[in-house]
Amino acid sequence: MKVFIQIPCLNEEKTLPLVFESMPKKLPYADEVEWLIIDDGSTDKTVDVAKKLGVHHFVHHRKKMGLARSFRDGVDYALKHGADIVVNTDGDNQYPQDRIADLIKPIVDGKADIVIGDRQTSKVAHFSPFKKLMQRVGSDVVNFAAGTELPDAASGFRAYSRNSLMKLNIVTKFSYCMETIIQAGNKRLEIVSIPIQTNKKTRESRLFNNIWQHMLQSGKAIMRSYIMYRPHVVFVTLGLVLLLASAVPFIRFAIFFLQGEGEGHLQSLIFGSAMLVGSLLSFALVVIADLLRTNRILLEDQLERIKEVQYKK
Ligand SMILES: Nc1nc2c(ncn2[C@@H]2O[C@H](COP(=O)(O)OP(=O)(O)O)[C@@H](O)[C@H]2O)c(=O)[nH]1
Ligand SMILES: [Mg+2]
Repeated sequence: MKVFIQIPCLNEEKTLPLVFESMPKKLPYADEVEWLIIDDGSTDKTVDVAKKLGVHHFVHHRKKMGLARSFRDGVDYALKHGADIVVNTDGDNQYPQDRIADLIKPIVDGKADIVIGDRQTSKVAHFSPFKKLMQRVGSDVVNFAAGTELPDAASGFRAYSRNSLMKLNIVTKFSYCMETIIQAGNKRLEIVSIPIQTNKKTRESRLFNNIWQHMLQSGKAIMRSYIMYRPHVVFVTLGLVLLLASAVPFIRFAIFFLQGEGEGHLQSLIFGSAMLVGSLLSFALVVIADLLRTNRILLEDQLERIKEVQYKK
């Protein structure tokens, strides 16, 4: 069994040595452990530092392409090089690398496809109460969209089985963490969590300047993934709401009309008609979304088969 531990890095020369202090060279149940750095156009000495620390595998981006793309390219590299499990950890030493053995165990035991390190965010000292609340709400929304019950959907400390990586296709630019869960949940992959303790904060997050930006980006990614997998829920709900909104003025008009006072209430009819058109449009979107969904499923099936051929061991 071959385990790849990948670290997406954007200028991490200062903290990489710390990360490798607890980085396992060997793992129980694994014959080979490989370290992989995805250098997303770093302008510091990240690559040199990593080489000195004993890293042999690199994916380079000449210019910054973002975390989601880096994750994807890392996975591609690892699968091409025969990975059975891919572990992801961060370059800022946020996660406890010495827990990687525990992280991969459920996959080795055949009990999970994806394992997520639960940071137990409610207990992290340097998170503000507001950030804690947002972490919980964020996880709740992801769980709702994915049909899962995971405590920490935003954690980047994860292990993925080869099988799960064949099935996942990352399409959003941000928040691949949320997207992978929603896809995996909808594809009936088994996701489990193990509690972990995070290390002391080494620096501010580079992914997001502030929590509002984080929420906006995560919200967009969740919405997109949700519409992708449950379009009928979104558009049928919208259609029904608009239908109801059109029924009220129509009924109001009908009552006035029957009382012989219809003339002064044309506005009700206009408003009702607009709502009715909106409602019909929403129902039409259900049909279109359903057709697109069929196409997507066929495409994903194709992609999975292509990956199986491409990454054949
Ligand atoms: N590839 C890539 N990695 C990034 C980027 N920004 C941050 N990272 C890496 O992603 C990981 C998490 O970043 P961090 O700033 O700690 O964000 P946090 O998850 O909000 O704490 C680290 O390993 C960073 O080096 C980026 O734009 N591209
Ligand atoms: Mg961090």
